[in-house]
Amino acid sequence: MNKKQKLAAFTGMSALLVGSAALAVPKKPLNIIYIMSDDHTEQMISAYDLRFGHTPAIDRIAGEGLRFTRSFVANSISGPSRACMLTGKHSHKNGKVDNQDHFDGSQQTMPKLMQAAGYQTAMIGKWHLESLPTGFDYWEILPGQGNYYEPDFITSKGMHRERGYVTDLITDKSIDWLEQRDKQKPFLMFVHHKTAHRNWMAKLDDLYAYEDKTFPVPANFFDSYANRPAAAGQEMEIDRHMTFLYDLKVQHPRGEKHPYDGFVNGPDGTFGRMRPDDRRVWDQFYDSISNDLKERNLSGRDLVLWKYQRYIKDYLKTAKSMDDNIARLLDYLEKEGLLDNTLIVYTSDQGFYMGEHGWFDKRFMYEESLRTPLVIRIPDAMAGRRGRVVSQLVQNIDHAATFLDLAGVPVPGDIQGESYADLIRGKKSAGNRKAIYYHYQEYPAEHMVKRHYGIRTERYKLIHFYNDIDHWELYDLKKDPSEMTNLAANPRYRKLLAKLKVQLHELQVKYDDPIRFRFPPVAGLHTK
Ligand code: SGN
Ligand code: CA
Repeated sequence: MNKKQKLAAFTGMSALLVGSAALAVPKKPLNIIYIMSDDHTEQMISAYDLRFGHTPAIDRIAGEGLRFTRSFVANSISGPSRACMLTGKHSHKNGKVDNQDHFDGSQQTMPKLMQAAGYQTAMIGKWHLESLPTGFDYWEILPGQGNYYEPDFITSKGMHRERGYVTDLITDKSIDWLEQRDKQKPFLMFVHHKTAHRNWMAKLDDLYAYEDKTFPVPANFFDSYANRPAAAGQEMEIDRHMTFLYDLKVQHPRGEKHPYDGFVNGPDGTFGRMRPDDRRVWDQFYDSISNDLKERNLSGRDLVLWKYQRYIKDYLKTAKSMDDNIARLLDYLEKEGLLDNTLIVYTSDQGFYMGEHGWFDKRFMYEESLRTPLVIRIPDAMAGRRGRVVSQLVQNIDHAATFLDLAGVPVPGDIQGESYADLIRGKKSAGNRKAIYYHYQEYPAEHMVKRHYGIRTERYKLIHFYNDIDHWELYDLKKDPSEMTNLAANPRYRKLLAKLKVQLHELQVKYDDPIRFRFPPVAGLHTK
């Protein structure tokens, strides 16, 4: 892009703001801050659900902009989800199909296109793509999943360990980068938090938060997985798979040793790397929980429910420090006068189970992990468009086209996502997508969620589990939002099933997925 084109791009942005909001026009080009957390799910954000967490900063972003209620991922797992966002393409097209694959950083990405259009670009925090970032003027990333305490960071100069708590450090680094940037140029900054990934380690200041609360238990917590063999075969149950030492940070009530004890407490382990004075405060807190558990002498359902309450508390504490840090970033932007021309996105790499179906983790195409929170603060100059709830279907492959669109940069034809910029602009006709496509392939692997693809429309969902199983599931999300009744074998839904299979196949052809079922649909057939 030459200088003239760049200028045209920025003028495009001003025109957008004039046309849509009919309010003040920002004199400066639009900046974008994309904040993405890890596994932070809608249920735990007070802008979405008031029963669990208190997240005033995320709620502020929603209140001063948009809250999307039907925001989905294309593949509910970290690396693939991030690659979908960066490229605007489904996993089979960007090549990052599971967490083990190396992302090919030589391919076209949205940050590269923004950079070429004159944006300064930065990426700070969890990257998780098994290759180093490309397309960024500055990057500083966590290796792999990263650590909550005393985390290592990788820069172009190599890896180093830092003292402190990961969420504070990522925010410090983000503000430092904003401070030193070229203030004459627009910027695109990715702030990618480790929070609220397993094993949910709170900042010491927040250890006692939420301790006085008892949380409601999902109605399908003790699910028997009738007519859902893939759901029955997973390994992500709070009961059977959530560990006492690593996940809940307490001694096993019957004194059983955790298989990874040495690892988690070793010098690089999640607990072992803590500074001794931090560790003392930590142990004091969790020892009291361990003692309490021992005294209660729980078993059966009572013990599972105890684990559930501990899980929710630790998760929410971790999210609290992130929300505090988002507030700190917002305060900085306000102080610097950046709120009037900066779009601020908050989302997560996927949703998460908080006891629904008895689970933690994600991966399945069921609602809790197919969804991902999405709230967007719109610049002050568009304040008249604020506080809207958007129910149109959007997906994480849409961010690339949207950011390019907002910046006035042409969207390449091979990008599969669709711009939702008109939804931000408040155009009535915007967002006419009828369905989204999903495909998950990390199997066999941790948590043992079988491979599946599917379609979700406004009302229905059709899933096909394949590979070492051949099983269809159909849900009416209006009548059965918790997806407990699989209607695929119900004769009354035969017509709907056939129609959805046609739609699903059309999406597989449209997105050019090489793994698809044979059409016209014959039960049991797929190409791989
Ligand atoms: C780790 C976790 C898993 C989790 C994956 C993927 N295990 O392996 O529970 O599903 O990450 O998460 S742990 O024992 O290492 O904590 S993702 O969000 O990065 O995709
Ligand atoms: Ca994740």
